[in-house]
Amino acid sequence: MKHTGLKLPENFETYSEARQKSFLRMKQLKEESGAKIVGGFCSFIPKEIIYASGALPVGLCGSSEETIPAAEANLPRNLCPLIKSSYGGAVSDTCPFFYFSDLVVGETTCDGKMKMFELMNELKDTYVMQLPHSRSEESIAYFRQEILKFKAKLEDKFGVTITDEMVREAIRKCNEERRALRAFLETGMLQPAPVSGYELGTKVDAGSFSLDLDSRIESLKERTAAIVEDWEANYKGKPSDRPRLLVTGCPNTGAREKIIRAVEEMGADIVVYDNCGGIRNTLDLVDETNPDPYRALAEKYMKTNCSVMSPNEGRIEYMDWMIDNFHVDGVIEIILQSCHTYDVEAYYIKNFVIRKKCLPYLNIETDFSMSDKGQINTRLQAFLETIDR
Ligand code: BJ8
Repeated sequence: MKHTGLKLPENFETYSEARQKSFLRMKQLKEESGAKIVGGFCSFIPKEIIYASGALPVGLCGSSEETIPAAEANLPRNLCPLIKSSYGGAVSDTCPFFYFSDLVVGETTCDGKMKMFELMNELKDTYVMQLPHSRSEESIAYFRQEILKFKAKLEDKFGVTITDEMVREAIRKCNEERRALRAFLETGMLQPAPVSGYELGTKVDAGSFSLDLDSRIESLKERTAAIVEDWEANYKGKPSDRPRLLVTGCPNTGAREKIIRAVEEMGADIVVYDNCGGIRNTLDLVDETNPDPYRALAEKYMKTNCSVMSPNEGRIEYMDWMIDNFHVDGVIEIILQSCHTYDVEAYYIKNFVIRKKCLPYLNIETDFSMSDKGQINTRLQAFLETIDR
């Protein structure tokens, strides 16, 4: 059997189906047991502290074009669509996760998000973690203090005491999730690709609002085993002329249909993502042996290879590893309009991919609308033609 691209399992759960299911579960948990919910938007937020407080972390909406007009009533139009969509979902009351959140936790990553959280705080209690933008020893020590302040906020908000042991237990559990996620995403290393990148990305993104960590870990393990079994039976040893792509840049949930699905339907396989919905955040675990769990968390989270860090050499190092280990033939970088940090950093990424790795590179600047779909299709098609496989 030849691998034909967008190959999805029969019981594939779309992003909106997973979102809907999670929302109903959240409503049930709220009504039946008064569950506490903490909504957030970013990989820099140490979810271990939220779990340790007894609350449940959930990723808030931020990928729909529909909520952007509501946001533009209060925010400038020339802001990243992710920021506008996030605020739009909150202000128009169309993000059920925001509605059910007892607390929102933001972070000072990029300027637009940082200032948007001030407006969001008018709608709901929004706590902002101050993020240093370098990885120096002083920055790690500073972020450790920020984690302790966030812990104090949660204790105060929910009237609980968070012990070190509770934090250690949450670290163990979240590391287990990282291992399961990594194994799932490493199925992309197999040749030919056993699964569509559309599925890989959807499952990871949908996990951000999955409430039950144990069942999420279980579901990842089950799907990983099924993918490997299917590959052994049907694809192993078979040739494939489908280019293997790495997708990097801004979070791409809002452009998944337009770019991810489109390029796979044109005959490529996305085998790995270098973004917050990809493998990079699973590669480093939180050090469970560190006697200071807050220091261990600070060390781990400050390694997040986001372009808001300066310098951000770790991103290139990790991409180097991904390109080699996932046998990548070409790189697509997705930049959301007005995202200055990723846009500027694209200079280094492009040079690295073209000059050091000698691979084709395509940079697509886009938003969440479908207005540029035709133009993007033409560019994707032309890009695939440059890949020699
Ligand atoms: S850790 S990638 S989730 S900040 S795309 S809002 S940077 S202007 S989303 Fe991100 Fe955390 Fe980094 Fe990940 Fe600003 Fe850029 Fe918009 Fe962005």
